[in-house]
Amino acid sequence: SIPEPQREAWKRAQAQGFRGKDGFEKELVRHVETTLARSMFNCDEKAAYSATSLAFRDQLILDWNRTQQNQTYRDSKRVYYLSLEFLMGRALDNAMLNIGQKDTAKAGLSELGFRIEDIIGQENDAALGNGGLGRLAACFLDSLASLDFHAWGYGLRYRYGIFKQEIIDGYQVEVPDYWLDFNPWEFPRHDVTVDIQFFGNVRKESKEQGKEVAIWEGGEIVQAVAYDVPIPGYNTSTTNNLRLWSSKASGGEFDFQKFNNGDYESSVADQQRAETISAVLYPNDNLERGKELRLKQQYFWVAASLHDIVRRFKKSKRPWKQFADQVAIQLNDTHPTLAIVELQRILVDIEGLEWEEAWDIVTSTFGYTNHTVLPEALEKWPVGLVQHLLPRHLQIIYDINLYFLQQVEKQFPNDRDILRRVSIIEESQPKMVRMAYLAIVGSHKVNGVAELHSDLIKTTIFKDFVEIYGPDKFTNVTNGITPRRWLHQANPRLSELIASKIGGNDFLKDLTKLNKLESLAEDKEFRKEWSEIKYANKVRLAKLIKELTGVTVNPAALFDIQVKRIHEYKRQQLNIFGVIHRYLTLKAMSPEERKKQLPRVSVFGGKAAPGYWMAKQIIHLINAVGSVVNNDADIGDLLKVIFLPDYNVSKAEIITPASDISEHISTAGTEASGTSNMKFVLNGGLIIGTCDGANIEITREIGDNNIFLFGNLAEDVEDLRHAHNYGSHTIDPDLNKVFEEMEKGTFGTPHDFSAMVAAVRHHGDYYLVSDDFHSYIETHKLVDEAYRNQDEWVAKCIVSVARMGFFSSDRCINEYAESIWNVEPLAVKS
Ligand code: 73E
Repeated sequence: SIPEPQREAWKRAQAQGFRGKDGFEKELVRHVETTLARSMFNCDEKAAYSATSLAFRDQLILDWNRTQQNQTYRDSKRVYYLSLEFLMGRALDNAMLNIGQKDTAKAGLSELGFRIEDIIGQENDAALGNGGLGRLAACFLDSLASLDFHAWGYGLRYRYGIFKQEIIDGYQVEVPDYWLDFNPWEFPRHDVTVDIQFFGNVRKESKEQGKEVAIWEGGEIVQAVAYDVPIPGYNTSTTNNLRLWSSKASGGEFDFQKFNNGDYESSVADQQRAETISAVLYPNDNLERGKELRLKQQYFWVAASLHDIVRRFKKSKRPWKQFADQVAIQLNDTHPTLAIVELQRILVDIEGLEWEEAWDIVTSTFGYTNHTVLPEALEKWPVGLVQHLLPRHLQIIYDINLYFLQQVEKQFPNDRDILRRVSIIEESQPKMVRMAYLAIVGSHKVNGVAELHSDLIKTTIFKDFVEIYGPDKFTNVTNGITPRRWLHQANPRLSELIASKIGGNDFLKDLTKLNKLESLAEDKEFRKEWSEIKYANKVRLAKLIKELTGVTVNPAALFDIQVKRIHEYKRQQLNIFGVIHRYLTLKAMSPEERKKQLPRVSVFGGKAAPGYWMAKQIIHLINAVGSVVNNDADIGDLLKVIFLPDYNVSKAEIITPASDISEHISTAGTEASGTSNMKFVLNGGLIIGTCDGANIEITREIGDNNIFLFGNLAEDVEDLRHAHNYGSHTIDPDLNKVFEEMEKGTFGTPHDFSAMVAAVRHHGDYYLVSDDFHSYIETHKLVDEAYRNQDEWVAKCIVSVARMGFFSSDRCINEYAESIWNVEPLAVKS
């Protein structure tokens, strides 16, 4: 650092950032003219976006520097959130709002000849995630910064995020998402690199006093390079860091030895291979495919992050036993579970700690969040693969397992079977490492993401572990969403209306303050303003629908929306079967009767994993139904069926505020939480849903007269499935009519949909579509009826919003901080 006598000069020259509209304009033009080397004669919207972002980035980076210096100086306990996915969406709008300068930018851009919406729309989404799990991580970063926690996120800098979805002839087509052509929001740290080892062998070496150490040698080295993304808090100068690792061949551009030996091609090939590690996000949600490259990604990211965390700890020169007082690491699902093994390896093999002392530190450091009970999503890695890629880690896993099983054996001396059941190694062909079990054994707390889900994991997949560790190790932290992005940014008019009625913006930092709205539910004038905003948001969505699908929808119709990953357990098939049923009902009516019906727009959106054939069939059926219904003159505006292509965060910001009703209709017990349910209600839409995930807690908060619940309960699912397979399985008669219509070819070649029909009729209807169909249809009738009484409907919406305070990710982060991380917020001193 700079010597004391020169620091005065530094302080005089310190960067300042802009102030006010004129200051912003000056910075924007400076960036256009110098950074981008353009002028007023060739500044298009892309350039204006770039310059605006650079102006705001400068602003952020000043706060970011101060925050990091402050956190280093205070040296208090830090939280590290390890997630393979961060579904951030766009950064500029968020930065402007969190800094509180959006109006300034709007005025400045307008004077310089641009509309702020067009400029915001230039940005590519940072789509480094699949769905709810990745978006949760992004909401958490926003809350951690907004609440002044000293926290870092660690992830991978994928060159390709989640694919872009195109719909061609009604089918999903995947297009690569190369999003990095210009990304002003990241700072490459070419000086922050870590060498990561793969493959090789382990040798034991005897040390003094008969002590043996393991030495992992040989194999190959890949370099991790850090890219930092500043995370601004709302209305605070705390700006935290998200560090994303990118892979590179070690030794820089080329392996010079090979290069000099004339082996040019193979040197380039090595580089390509190294870069492959961080090349692409795996596009599976709630599904694990067990690919070697995925395991490589996991270790690469985890090893780089831990190296960084340990290096930072060692700077403070504290004894190792204080590690867990300084460091809390949260594992976002099992994807980073190797971090447990890696920390044990660092402490024992490199730092020379005894096994028990090291293991104590490890288990006090980690917390593990489970997000799913679906068996196909639970990670297991073949022992042989782990052995080959990470030979030393496999040894450590075996040792962890040995000590764990010894403890279990002592606890349950007469129970052989429990050892088999809880072993980290599954004795199958081939043997597998059960990552969730390793995560439980290596953490001090395990949490689910909604009450029902947290109860379910204790009684099903982790039951034995509750017996072993007692119930206190297992806890619930119900998910939340950031009201900054999901209300203030996505629905500025509603946010403004609320602020004007309840005395300011404080609710954006304490969402429980929304409860002041409740008394306004009966206020006629307020209801009118509320409805006007909803209508305007529906007009905005109708415009997007027109742009993307060519279909005109009537904003006065009831907008019924289901947007989320396409998955059988989320039951988009139930929804589209319900839509077909509605269509048939309308068709059977006389024109007079039809005139009395309520117009509806059914909107679907979501991506199917490229290898998930059934999910792709569902997309095709939705589009096939849309092309028939939308062109049926008998039907007109009474029913439109829309599949919005390429659902992502920035589209969600337009879709969410425009719903009248949204669908959260998973088979009970399968959706761990869901978070879009919270977003829709917070934006003044009602929901239709099953008793699953966070729907249950939403019901408790907003009242059961403000939600449309239907369907079987989680506790009955197992018996129903059993009955399908071993008893007689009768299909709901209305659903059968739907199937018969599909088989007649009304929506195109019946063969295209035969597998979807067979799944219900002949293959046990695992997701209980038929069992829930009747109550689903009946509940939709109640929705129609309720919507006819607009006064009551709007009152329900207002009351619901007023009671949504609990679902802020701020509440959620405070719970993690108190019950799992043991950290307190510390604001940056100005
Ligand atoms: O219910 C959602 C939950 O709201 C759950 O399905 C999702 O996590 C959300 C946030 O807690 C989730 N995603 C995954 N597992 N659960 C997952 C699994 C493997 C790969 C990618 C995502």
